[in-house]
Amino acid sequence: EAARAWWKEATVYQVYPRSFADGDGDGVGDLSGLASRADYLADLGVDVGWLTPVYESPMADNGYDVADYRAVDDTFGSMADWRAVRDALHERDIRLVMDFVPNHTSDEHAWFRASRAREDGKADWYHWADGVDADTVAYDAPDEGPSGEAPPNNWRSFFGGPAWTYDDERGQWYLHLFDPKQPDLDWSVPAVRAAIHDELRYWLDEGIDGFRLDVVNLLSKPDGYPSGDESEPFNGSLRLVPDGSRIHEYVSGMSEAVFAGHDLLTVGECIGDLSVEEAARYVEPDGDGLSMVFHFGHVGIGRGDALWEREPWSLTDLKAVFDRWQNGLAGRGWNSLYFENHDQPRVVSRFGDDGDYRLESATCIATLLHTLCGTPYVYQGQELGQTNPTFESLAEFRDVETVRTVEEALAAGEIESFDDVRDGLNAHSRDTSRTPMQWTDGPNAGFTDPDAEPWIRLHEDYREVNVEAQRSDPDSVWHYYRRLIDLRAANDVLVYGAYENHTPEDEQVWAYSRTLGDEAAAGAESDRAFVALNWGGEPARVEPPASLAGAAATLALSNRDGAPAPERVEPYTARPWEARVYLLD
Ligand code: TEU
Repeated sequence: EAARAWWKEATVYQVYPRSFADGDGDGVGDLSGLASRADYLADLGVDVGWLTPVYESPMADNGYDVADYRAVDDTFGSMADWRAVRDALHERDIRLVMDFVPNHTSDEHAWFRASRAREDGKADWYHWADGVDADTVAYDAPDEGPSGEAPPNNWRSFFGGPAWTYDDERGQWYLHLFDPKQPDLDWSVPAVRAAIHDELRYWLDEGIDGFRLDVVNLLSKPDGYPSGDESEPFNGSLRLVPDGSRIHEYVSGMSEAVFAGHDLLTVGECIGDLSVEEAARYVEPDGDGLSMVFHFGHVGIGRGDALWEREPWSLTDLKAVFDRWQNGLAGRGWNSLYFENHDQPRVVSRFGDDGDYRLESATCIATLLHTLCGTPYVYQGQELGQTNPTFESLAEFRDVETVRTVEEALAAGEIESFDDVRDGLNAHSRDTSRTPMQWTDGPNAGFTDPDAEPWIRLHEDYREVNVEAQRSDPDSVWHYYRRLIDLRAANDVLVYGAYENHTPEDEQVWAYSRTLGDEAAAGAESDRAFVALNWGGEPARVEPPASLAGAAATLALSNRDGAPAPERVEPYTARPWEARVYLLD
């Protein structure tokens, strides 16, 4: 059984400050807005707030392009405003986790300016390389380099275009796996590692409780920058870079230099096709020292290579991914549990039913999130059961990935018009979850001043779906999240119990149990839980496993009112999207 830790027992709430609450009325959410909502987080019952980047930034990627790791951007307020958020959360026993971006900086960071000028000992801090003779390679030379010269390899950026940009001042190409305004740092340089360690320490000294480490598995680049196969996504950059040969040296080095001796939550975002085996190296007790990672296994289901591509999926696909991670890390490392974040669509639209069964499917999926083994992450608005909005034109999108990818596909003739990809973008664009938080049914949903223009349009449903309405309705998604968070906090079995899936092959019912080991069970109220989810709009029969059938139990929570309160686990016919959590005596 896993050793106890506060971050295993916690529920994390992710705040995307730009879209959470606007304190100064300029249409962009900020830190004073967030501070004024601290009670909201406390009332929901979450233990940790994770803040996406609020550092000084030209905002090419909404703050994931950092120009100064030690300064708060004017958009969000001042360092004093940030400290007020920290204190407001801490006063309410909510810990604070900062998003940190170790893989790249902004091209406007002083480090990059010095590097391009070969000054200040920073000439090699980024991935600079000479171009190659365009006639000798199979890939195209972009317009901007010297004529006849192609970039060092064929990698494509994850946001569209080549992963290399020619810099006139330096006379070389620099690598950027994301936007050209996000040059990748060269982690093989010891001074780069030491500099990042210092920036991390700065925030620890400010009294924070952990870090979410952006694309941490990209830090180690393959020697010689080998080109990839053109049939692969991004010409192979997304396969060749993640989990590189020196990655564990870099991450464990960071842990030893910075995290050791602090009791932190550290979660590393690991993109690409991360295996459980590889993940274990980051998180197992003798590993790199991260608390957990975010992998992309489940959120990749039903998606194709192109951003807008939708593929059929089934519940057994989803179960297979979760089973692999639940079983694979059991007794070895800790899981993160998430469906939504600022890069992912709303889960009700993605894996639930955003039509007739919005409320029921939102709460059913919430039940899964809080009763698997791992730390649940709730993204702002998820607790309202928010659905994807409908963007009517490309002009309504703000996300650099969406806009650039579509413009590139239009220019290349891969698509004829926005209409070709409209539905797919409304399903998958990162902007689907970035619309303003819906506080009230009033002007601008209470997100900003009535006469301000929000930086991104509102979801069209805010008059029906908003915090005020749901807080006054005990049957709302919001109250169900609150109950789930409390239930998990009160029951060790839901945190530490071993997971066993009883219906791996069933296309509609997901029934599983959680069981505490003898030692942990001794002090616990309940040492076993049984959870049954009906993942669909049709009734379905739930047959508890023989080992549990007839056992004395309490129906601790259900998302369908009027569910009987059985005192034993018995077979039953579940209503559409019905979720039940039984605690066994
Ligand atoms: O995301 C990494 C990442 O790969 C996603 O942005 C990915 O492009 C997307 O999910 C696929 O649709 C992290 C941050 O979460 C993201 O917001 C940043 O843009 C990115 O890193 C670069 O810092």
